[in-house]
Amino acid sequence: MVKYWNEHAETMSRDELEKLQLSRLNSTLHRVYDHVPFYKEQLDALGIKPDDIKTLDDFHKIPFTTKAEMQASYPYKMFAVPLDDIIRIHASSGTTGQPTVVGYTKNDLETWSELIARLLVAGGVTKKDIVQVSFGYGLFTGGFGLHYGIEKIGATVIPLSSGNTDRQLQIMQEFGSTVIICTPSYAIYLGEILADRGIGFDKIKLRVGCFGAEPWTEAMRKEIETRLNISATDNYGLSEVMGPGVSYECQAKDGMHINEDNFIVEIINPENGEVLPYGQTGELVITTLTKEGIPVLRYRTRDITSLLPKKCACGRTFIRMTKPRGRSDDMLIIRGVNVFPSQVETVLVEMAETEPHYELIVTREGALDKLEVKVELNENYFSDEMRVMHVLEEKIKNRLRNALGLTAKISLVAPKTIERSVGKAKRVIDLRDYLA
Ligand code: DLL
Repeated sequence: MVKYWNEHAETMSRDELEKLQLSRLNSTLHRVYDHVPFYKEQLDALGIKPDDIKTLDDFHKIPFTTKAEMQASYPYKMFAVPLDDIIRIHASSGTTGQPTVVGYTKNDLETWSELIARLLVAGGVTKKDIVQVSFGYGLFTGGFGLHYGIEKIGATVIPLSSGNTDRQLQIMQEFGSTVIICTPSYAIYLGEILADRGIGFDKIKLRVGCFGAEPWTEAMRKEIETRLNISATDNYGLSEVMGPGVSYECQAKDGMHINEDNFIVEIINPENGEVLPYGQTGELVITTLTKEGIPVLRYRTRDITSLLPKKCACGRTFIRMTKPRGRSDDMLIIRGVNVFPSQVETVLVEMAETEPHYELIVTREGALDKLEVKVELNENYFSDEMRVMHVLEEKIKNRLRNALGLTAKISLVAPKTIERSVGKAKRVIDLRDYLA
């Protein structure tokens, strides 16, 4: 099996990598200083000129860029090239307010497919594969982003886009898809419908899945691998920085390698912006090194992760990041306790009685926050007997209390009643602001 898409880049020595990063950083600084008034003003205010940044330490003097600043530049104010040179536009979903618009030059699109090619090969995809893309094609970066990388490695792409699950399964059987690309929550759903329709593994040829665009746990990976009979890898990215292709798992499935020849990454304390040493958990900050259309300096992703500098068994020298636990803004603070939806997921996926479909509903009674966890039951454990259901409720409550350090109200719901999503799953309903 081919191990790397780009062996030279992916296994480069740290020395060579740092030199490359510095020279690319210098070009990026000149590019934004000369063409993006927002960055010029920010650097001028601190008296920094692009050539003043000579080491990666100097780099920490550059101010952060935030999502709010990107949103305020809607639609094109952060672009570093004339619109004439932009050949593709995408936008972030805008679930947290005004969408951010991103533009790609021809070179940007070439770089993007190169980075996607790396993640596909690391996940085990080869040119012989038939790859079904079930990410939405449109302003979301998932569909088109993955698409051109698949073509680049010479595999066959089926650009199915998201939705219509029965059709997804029909095409999967009739076209003989060997690879599936979508969100992990949709992969679980596909597995569920596969079983419901009685479609056995002998009817499909799937062997690999490359999943991303939302947080998912190790427990969820095992569940997907079993339900779809595949090897599943994770990949990460965000529109503001590129889209998919920022980082990717290899066969070791132990952290995602960051394409450091294209990005400089840091972890900061989200409270005070202090840069944290390797290994500590905090907010991921990314600087693009090759982007032309819309380069970003020290972009605060709000994703919570940590960096693993230890060399990986696969031979790649790019540093790894742990699976993001979610965005800092997904973290719920309930009665002073920090809760990530992924902690709930780990508990539920490990229990045979429950399905990996759940919702967290946060409300406030008086001054007290209340967490309700809606849990979907597995068909085999669904019972009309109140006593049986009550025992199960208590069991889930205890397990969650141990995992979260917090007592939640458990509401058991019938199989297949929590809404399935064809893209990113929405797991949290926070009603506290409405109740204030
Ligand atoms: O979700 C890009 C993407 C598409 C990545 C397809 C991977 C595959 P946005 O819509 O801008 O872009 O959302 C970016 O999604 O900041 C994370 O919070 C979350 N996210 C993306 N990938 C992962 C992942 C795309 N593998 C936001 N694990 C990011 C956890 C992820 N969270």
